[in-house]
Amino acid sequence: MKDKIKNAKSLEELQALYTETFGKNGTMTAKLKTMATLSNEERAVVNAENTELRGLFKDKQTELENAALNAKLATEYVDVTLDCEPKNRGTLHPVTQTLKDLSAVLESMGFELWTGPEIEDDWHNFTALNTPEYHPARDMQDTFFLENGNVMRTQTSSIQIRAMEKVGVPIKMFAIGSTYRKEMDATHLPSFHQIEGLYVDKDVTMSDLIATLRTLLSKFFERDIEIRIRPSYFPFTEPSVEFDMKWGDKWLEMGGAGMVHPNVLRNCNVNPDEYQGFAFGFGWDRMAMLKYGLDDIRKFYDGDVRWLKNTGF
Ligand code: FA5
Repeated sequence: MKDKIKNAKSLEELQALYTETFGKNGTMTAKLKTMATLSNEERAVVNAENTELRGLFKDKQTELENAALNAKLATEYVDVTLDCEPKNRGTLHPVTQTLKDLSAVLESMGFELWTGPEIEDDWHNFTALNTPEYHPARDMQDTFFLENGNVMRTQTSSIQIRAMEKVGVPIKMFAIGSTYRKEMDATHLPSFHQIEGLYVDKDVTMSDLIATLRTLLSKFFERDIEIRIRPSYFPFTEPSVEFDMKWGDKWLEMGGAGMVHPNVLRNCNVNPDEYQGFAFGFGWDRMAMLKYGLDDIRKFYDGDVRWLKNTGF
């Protein structure tokens, strides 16, 4: 029997041998039944044989099971290095990605993210920003007016006011959000996004503004960016500038900025003799266009997946 067990070729054959040995009418079962009539020496012999046979069955079973598993693994082998049809997992939209990148840069520079409503009242969108009714600067932005006198926010500068009203100064905040104007061409949309920054404290200067803009753009584009400022006009900053950045051999207009106008600080209950600061605002759709080499701002919002794939997203 011992040789038969050792030479068994399959689990079925082993099972048949087991039944032959330990089954109801098995040879070993019969021997065990006679134990009561045997002497101590004879019993020891039967016990030893019993233990040995059980051990042999167990070892052989393990051996045959492993062999079966190995055979299965060999035939059902999966080659994980084989090429396969790539799954389209989707990505973030370039504008969303730009927003995340810009937020990360500004947060790393100590600016805190604020939000505000897209339907804005006259006070926050215009009046508190030193642009009272009949002020000619209101014509600078083609506004969507609502019947109740509110407006679709034309600029994220409204969030500066909300932030200063809420927490006062010193303050170092930024905001990113949708803004709306009645405009539409290859570089202007009726609904676009602006990014706004505000830093008010006791000793903030124009140099801080320039350094901040240069650092922000350089970090975002991951290279040294040269910037220049030109005199401009915004009712809520004095002096006001427009800032351009150098891209290749061209100067590109990026946005507006300046030192916060004393009237704006007063409107937010801040004493302009004690505090001063800078503010800046620009469209970040345009930054996404530059970073990803796109030419028509309208394509961002067409929802054309083929175009998005071509952008490398
Ligand atoms: C403003 O909106 C000011 N609030 C910016 C500012 C903030 C100045 C703080 C000073 C201090 P302006 O109207 O120039 O400024 O718009 C700023 C930027 O928004 C523009 O340079 C441009 O990048 C973007 N922009 C304006 N209109 C559109 C539009 N229709 N579509 C896409 N981007 C636009």
